[in-house]
Amino acid sequence: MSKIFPVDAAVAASALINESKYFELYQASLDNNDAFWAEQGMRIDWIKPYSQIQDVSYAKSDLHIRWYHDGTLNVCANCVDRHLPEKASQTAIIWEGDNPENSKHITYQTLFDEVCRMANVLKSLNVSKGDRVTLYMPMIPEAVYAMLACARIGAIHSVVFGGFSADALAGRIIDCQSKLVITADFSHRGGKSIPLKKNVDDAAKIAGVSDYLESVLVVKNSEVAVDWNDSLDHWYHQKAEQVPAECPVEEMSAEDPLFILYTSGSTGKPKGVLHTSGGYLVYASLTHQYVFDYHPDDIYWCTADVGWITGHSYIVYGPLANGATTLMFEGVPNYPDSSRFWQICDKHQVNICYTAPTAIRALMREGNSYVESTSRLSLKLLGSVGEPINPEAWQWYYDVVGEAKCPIVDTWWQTETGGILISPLPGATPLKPGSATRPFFGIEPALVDGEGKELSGEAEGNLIMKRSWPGQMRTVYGDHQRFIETYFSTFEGAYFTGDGAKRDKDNYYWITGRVDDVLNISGHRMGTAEVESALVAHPKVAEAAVVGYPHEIKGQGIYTFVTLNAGLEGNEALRDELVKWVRKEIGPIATPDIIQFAPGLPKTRSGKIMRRILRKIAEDEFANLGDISTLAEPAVVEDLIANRQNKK
Ligand code: 6R9
Repeated sequence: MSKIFPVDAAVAASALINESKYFELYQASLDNNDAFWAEQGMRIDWIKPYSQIQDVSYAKSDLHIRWYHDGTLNVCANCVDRHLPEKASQTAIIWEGDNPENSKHITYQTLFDEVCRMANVLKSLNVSKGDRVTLYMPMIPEAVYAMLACARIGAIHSVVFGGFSADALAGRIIDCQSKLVITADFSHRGGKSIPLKKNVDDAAKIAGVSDYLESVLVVKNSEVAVDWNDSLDHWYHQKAEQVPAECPVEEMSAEDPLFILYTSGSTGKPKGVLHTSGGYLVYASLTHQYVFDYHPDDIYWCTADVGWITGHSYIVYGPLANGATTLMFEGVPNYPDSSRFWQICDKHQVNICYTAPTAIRALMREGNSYVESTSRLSLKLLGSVGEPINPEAWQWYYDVVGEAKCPIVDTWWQTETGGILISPLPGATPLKPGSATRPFFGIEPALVDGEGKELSGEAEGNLIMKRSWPGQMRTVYGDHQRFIETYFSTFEGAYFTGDGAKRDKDNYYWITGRVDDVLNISGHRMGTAEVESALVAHPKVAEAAVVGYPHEIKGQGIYTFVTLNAGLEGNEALRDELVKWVRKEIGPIATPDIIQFAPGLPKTRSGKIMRRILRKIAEDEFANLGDISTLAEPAVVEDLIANRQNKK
């Protein structure tokens, strides 16, 4: 029996949704799905109102997803212009620098001026409606200006997280054929400088990139000089002086693309998840308001990076569509020390703080004094996202950070879903540590077994969604077939999430983790196949297999088994070389935690690597290897166990 934390009566009284309202609205949202979404669509401004609500088919032969598709709008106008009559002088963005001495408040008026300026710079660089623009940016306000500037002129942004390497960046530029990259000279994190512009320079030299890339726009974020290529590079501050201040918005169809965001799947190449304009914005704004119980004047902080979907939906689009004040933090949780998050809460009087279990666990390990040295009196609500939160970390977050006064919303969702699908609502949902609890309005989850048979009542199985919602991804950029195969082929007629889940007697969902070969390292998705293909690209590596293992801080760590080319011996120097290699091929977020040199890998007679066995070895479950009789060479398993590497 897990503990239950009832909804606090005072929270319920002031919240937008209480428990009975939740049940009533949830049922209505399913019973009259079109009517529900027709009404919700009106929370944003349309240029031409929609008359159509949804046009969806999950059938493999005719897969399409369209919402509000005869309406037109502009996403940037919704996030900026429409707030000007009432909120021009309200703060839209609070920016907190890596260095605690740097912070600034950006009003909606300033946001408007900056976005228009940036939009005109993009136009001056030959960017127009439908063009793809890659952003490789630090967490500085210009990253938000650039996203909104793209939306304003109808260009499609593809934000690539600054922790990806030049090679990974190049692959993403080529995949969506970007003509412009927006970057900064350096990014600052934890007192260190990361040479973003240098990585872009390296990416630009990689074969294929120059077929598309016409210009690189560089925001100056440091005093240190960088290499310059006159035929490609432009300083943002110089271009900005040469363009007009005003920029009209482009009228976009609801189903025109808004952005592409690359994410790992179970096969090698990252997928360009495509989100469109109208439905995405409705869903991001609706969930931001209800899940975080956002009230006017609340100060809201999501600690994610804009390079991830959480940053897109819950730093930028959801909050700004709602006219909120959103805090953006350039740095890391433990710099200058481990009280930084809570100091930021005090400094800016943060009411809502949304972060990830990996950060919570890392801070928990440093002890309570870093938290207790701050007041945190402004906090009302805490949020968690990215991976299952273990009950111990939940309890610490609740007791120590929130002092048992703040509900925790454990929000389950994915890059593909655009917004939160399963989560408590603070005024409506009794909490159970470790459970994402109940579906949001309009969302119909179900559990199915391996054969696709739906399970009822208390059960454990694969998590699917039986119907669409406006924030759902529309396709894999440039590969609609892959979209169909990945999400709609495993279980006929439903969206397959790739996650497993349990449902308890109270109909609460407990996400158990991925059921495919996708790892979750500190809340970041990484395909085992991506790391494997990076490793086998090394001239000394014959074969590699990658599995996850439980890691105290990161949730999962990366365990790699590497077979070297004949005649080569593994040693520490080669381990270091391989680690550096993977960091170069993919980026620091894919750094292997453990490399075990293995003379052979366990394979079936047909040559398939048996990851199940490797997973057990990585998890130290030697006694529990299951049936190994189908192995081509059972002896390799003994060698793997004997040479098991110590965990870090
Ligand atoms: C938003 C985001 C998606 C995967 C998802 C699941 C895991 C996210 C979770 C969670 C348990 C939660 N995940 N939130 N698992 N509880 N509250 O993280 O998107 O980067 O695409 O990752 O993350 O496994 O399938 P993304």
